[in-house]
Amino acid sequence: MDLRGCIFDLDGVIVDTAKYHYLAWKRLAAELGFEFSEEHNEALKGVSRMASLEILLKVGGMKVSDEKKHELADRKNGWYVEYISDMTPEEILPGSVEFLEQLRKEGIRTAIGSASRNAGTILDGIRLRGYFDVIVDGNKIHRAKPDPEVFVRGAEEMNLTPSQCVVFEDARAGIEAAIAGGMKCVGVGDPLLLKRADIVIPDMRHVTVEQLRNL
Ligand code: B16
Ligand code: MG
Repeated sequence: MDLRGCIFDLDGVIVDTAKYHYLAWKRLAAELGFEFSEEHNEALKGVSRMASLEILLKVGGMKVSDEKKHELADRKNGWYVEYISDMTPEEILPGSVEFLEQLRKEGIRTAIGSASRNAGTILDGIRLRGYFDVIVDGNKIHRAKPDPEVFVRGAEEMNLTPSQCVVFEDARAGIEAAIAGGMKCVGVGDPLLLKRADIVIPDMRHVTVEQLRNL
């Protein structure tokens, strides 16, 4: 392919914020009087905040009004923001910085394509904002993955066509979003879960520009 840009999901690709989401959702479930396990938390990866809350309420067998849902989501987010406020560059997942530097050297553009409304806070904490030409996060988009909006917008803001871009994703909904947007995609994580990706790597140490150009 004619590789001109790479679009990176944030949580699960560049950094592991799933553990902080889990702490906050678990705390909310405890307040509501039920257990929320790490296994349950798997289903929330890559899913938007409100959709995550719906899954959690189902686990607890609870039905609440829309107004209450917003209040609960806000409460969870308050704790989550507290947890991520102390993040440091040590939390960047292995291989990410080296690969981003290589892309810069080769003149390949870079974007973040994340569902999170807290992407800016995270990127500042891990001091990685400057490595991305474009940031598309949950504040800019209207439709959650597997809708391709977040990645299509990323390509547009880089002034590239979808066929010139590769997406890096750890969640199945994100892989589907990349395919729907007409982009090649690299799954980061479990090959069984991410089998629709063009290639799957265990982490960012295992990818080269050469490999992407051959997709
Ligand atoms: P927030 P990603 C996603 O980030 C997370 O994987 C998902 O667990 C979270 O619910 C979602 O962001 C929204 O996050 O509550 O901070 O807006 O994987 O798309 O980078
Ligand atoms: Mg993710």
